[in-house]
Amino acid sequence: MKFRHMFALFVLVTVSLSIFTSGTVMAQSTLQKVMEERGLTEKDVLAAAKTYVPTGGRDDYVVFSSGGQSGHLIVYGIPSMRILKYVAVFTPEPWQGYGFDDESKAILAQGRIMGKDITYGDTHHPAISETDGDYDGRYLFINDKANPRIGVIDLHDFETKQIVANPFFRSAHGGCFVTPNTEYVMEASQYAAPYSHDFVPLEKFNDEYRGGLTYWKFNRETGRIEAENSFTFEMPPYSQDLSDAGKGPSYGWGFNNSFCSERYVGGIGRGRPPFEAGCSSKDTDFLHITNWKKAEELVAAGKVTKVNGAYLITMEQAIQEELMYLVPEPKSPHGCDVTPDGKFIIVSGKLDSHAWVYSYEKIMQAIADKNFEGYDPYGLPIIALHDALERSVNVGLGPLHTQFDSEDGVCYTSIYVDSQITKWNYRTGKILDTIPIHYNVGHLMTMEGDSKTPDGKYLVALNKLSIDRFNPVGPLHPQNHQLIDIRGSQMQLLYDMPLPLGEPHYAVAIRADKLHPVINYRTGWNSRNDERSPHRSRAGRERTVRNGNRVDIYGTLIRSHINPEIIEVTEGDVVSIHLTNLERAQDEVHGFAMYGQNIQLSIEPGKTASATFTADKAGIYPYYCTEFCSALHLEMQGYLLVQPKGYKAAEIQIEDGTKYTKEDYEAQVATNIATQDVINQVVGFITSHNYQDFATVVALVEDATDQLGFADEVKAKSEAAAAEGDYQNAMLWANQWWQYQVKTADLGLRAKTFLEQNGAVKIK
Ligand code: CUK
Ligand code: CUA
Repeated sequence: MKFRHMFALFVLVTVSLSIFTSGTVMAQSTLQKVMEERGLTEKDVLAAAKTYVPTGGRDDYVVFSSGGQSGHLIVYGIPSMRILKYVAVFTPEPWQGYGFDDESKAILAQGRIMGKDITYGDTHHPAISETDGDYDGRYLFINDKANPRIGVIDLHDFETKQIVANPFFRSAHGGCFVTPNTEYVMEASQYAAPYSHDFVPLEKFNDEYRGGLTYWKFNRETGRIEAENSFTFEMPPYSQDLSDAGKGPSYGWGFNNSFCSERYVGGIGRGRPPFEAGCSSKDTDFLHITNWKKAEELVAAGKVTKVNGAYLITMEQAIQEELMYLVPEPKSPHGCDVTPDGKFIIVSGKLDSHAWVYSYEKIMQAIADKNFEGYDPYGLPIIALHDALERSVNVGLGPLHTQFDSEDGVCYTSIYVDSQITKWNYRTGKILDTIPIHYNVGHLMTMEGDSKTPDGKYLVALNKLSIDRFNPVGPLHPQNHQLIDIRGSQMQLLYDMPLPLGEPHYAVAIRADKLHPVINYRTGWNSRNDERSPHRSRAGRERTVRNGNRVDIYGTLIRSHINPEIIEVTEGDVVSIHLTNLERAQDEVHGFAMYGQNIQLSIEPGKTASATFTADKAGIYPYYCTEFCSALHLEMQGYLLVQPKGYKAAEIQIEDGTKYTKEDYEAQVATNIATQDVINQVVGFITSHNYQDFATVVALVEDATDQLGFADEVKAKSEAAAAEGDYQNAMLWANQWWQYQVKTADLGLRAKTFLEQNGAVKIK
């Protein structure tokens, strides 16, 4: 018996080996052929293999990229560079119903500026919430430069929950950057302006125009920014630019650079040299250093007063309380990146070829010694460059941003003018490698590259021009994100991804296993504010409530009908349609679109969404589901009847287009019984296996049980009608009974296939 076993094993091994060998040969010859046909080199194929994710596979990292002036956030995977989602933040987006349902309109309304709807945003810098300096995957923040606002996205469902508008600024670029425990979200202004909304002539620029830096207080429990507990540092009218928060030893401090400390006001039309000339004439600008920890204490002690309803730390107070310092920076700097160990701050000279490494320790020493080289026109103490600088490194012409590797000291700087990435060591100043970029790279990003513990591995170059990289699509080119492998000593370009939305500035990448988004909501959920919706409804509780000319319809959606299917209102009524998706199954989203009312909702499983409009014109308004949710999705439809004032219903009944007989009814019942046999077989298979060990299958079974329950209800209606000899209704209900059976069978088969493919075992 032992021998027989061994023999069998031998045969098995031999056979599988020969299959494997011939398989390899076959694959090789085919691969060779494909390479020849497509003109691919071995390097190309290697790059392809490094980025390819087979069907059904997942990416290792998830990227959140700014969507630039689209006002959206772009989500994609690494290494595949497959786009996963656009998350609407500042801009309406109909697929997600964002800006179309009442709930999300309320979020967008939080971002009104002087009472005006602003339906776009110039997004620049996304930031993932951090715990102890590492990305925790809970929340994401993104700024709008044009209208100084911040959007808060909850990563449990990838939806925008809040928009806050800055009470002081008229533009904001240096956000969002979070402190190591997401205590605060930093947002620095860009173009100086008066803090009041009053008219102040440009002639008063130096005295009444101001820059600044807001520390927005974030409440991790509620997942919302608390404007009332946030504070702003008043800053000189320099153009504050990028920011970063200190960490490790520099925890409690914030850093942000600036350009145009010349305080130059252009005016080509007034015969003055333009901004670009006056804003780059001096050799240095200023790095601003702020002590947010101490500022927080002052706020808590009631020592900071509110202006425009928000805490404002004036420059006078900042000087008195020793909260803010300046250090000169090289010409028109850009980038402001704190190293993972929190000991250095790297700033690039945009009009120069150096990256400047500042030492936190030296800065603190100068502050302790009150060793200042002077004071700026507003009295802010200036630490001499040579007292704060660790080293400057020649990295290439037009350096911008710096990101970090998992290897200690190793970093990467984007070089705009030279179109390259420079890999170097900020501890030694040694240049390690360079790679050309197509073309004019702005930001760059490594995996978790601005956290305390970067992962390295891949780098994405976010390029400003794509020129000749893709099939031409007109004068407006796609953006180009280039994926680079940084695991070896030399960087290797892997992939060019065209992004048809933008211009993206910055992006952040988080390890995919840190994200745990939900697949559905608790039934009756307002996903925009994450509370139970007062407008939710349940099966059998659908209703219409009229109050004067206000009509509220509380409806439900489930495969494959909208309840109600007929809505009657009167011309001039203000109508709110509140719809709850009763599904619990994954990916069973229903949409809701209506003729002529600018209504398009996305109602994910469990969600309640509302649409309010004035039915100002009598007429017929069909509505339907916009997601292909089932075989009878096209039948998921209804009519809004807007009746003229004083309309009297006609004394006629709806006449069915088709008449059914007893035979029709009996034939349908026979089909239903046969279908039930199929269902029983599937159920038999599922319950004889360990299906309860598979969460996906448990969810499918729950959903199928629901559907079968609905089938039983209408089966009873069908039989009751037949008993009365009403074969018309008996047949129609019998058909509905069958519809529910089909959905049950569909779910059951999906569950069965899943069990078969995932190694379920027979238990009885
Ligand atoms: S900025 Cu665009 S390349 Cu807004 Cu971060 Cu530097
Ligand atoms: Cu619901 Cu289509």
